[in-house]
Amino acid sequence: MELWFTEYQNNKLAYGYKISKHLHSEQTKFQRLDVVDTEQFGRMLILDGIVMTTIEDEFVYHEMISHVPLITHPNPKKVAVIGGGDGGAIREIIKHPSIEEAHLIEIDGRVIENSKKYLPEIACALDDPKVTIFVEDGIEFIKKNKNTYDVIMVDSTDPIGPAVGLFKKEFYQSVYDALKEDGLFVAQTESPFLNKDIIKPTYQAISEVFPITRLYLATIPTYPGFLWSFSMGSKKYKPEDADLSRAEAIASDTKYYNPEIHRSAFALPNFVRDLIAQK
Ligand code: PUT
Repeated sequence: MELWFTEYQNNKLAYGYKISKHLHSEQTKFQRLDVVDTEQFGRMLILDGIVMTTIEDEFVYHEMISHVPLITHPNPKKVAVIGGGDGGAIREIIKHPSIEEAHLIEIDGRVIENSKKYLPEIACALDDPKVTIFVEDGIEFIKKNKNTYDVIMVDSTDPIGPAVGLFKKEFYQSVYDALKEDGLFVAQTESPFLNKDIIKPTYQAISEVFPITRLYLATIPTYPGFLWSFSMGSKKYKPEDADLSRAEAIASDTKYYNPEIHRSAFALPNFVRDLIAQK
């Protein structure tokens, strides 16, 4: 008998993945967590029925949420990842020689533990000596830290349940306060095709807090609509002014990101331009 996992996007659209093995299932304090082996995309982490990451395409998301801000900032030393318990962003961050400290703030310790067990290719840097893990609510954590980080990445789940607060202006103000005077942040901000209702107010809220705001895109086949957005808020640095010789250096160790991708990711289709231009 064939086993399929169906991810429901809304009440009109679902994506199906043929599964060779269902490896793990548990109800954590926060969410249902599943690990499966899919035939098309390899091992997959699922939270509350939503695809979080897969072995075959995770590199796109993790490289783009990390290298774009870390190259935009000329000398990032201390960074924080809010969410991101699978460890993929951390793995990319520690590729940067300037990094001295990377903090991972994940609300659900079971995501970290299961990622280490089932997704070691992604979680492989979580025990690096530069990395400190805080199993805490990112919203509360970031409020306690002022003028601390060069770069913050918000690697959240979709804005459902506890993650809703990570898409609010109040949280972006806390992120602004937690950044140093020339700091910047990036958040994953969902699908331009399927989540217009999320991207528009989110981008607007970021632009009300940060003087420099940009949106960029990447193609992620296991995320809804396949085209995925990231939003950047920056106090001083602009991605278009980045020293791309540093991007070239990192690109010897990436599968998606390179200097041309850094530039072209900010080239937006008209419907996305219109989406973030509207008040
Ligand atoms: N970490 C990003 C998850 C998005 C799932 N749709």
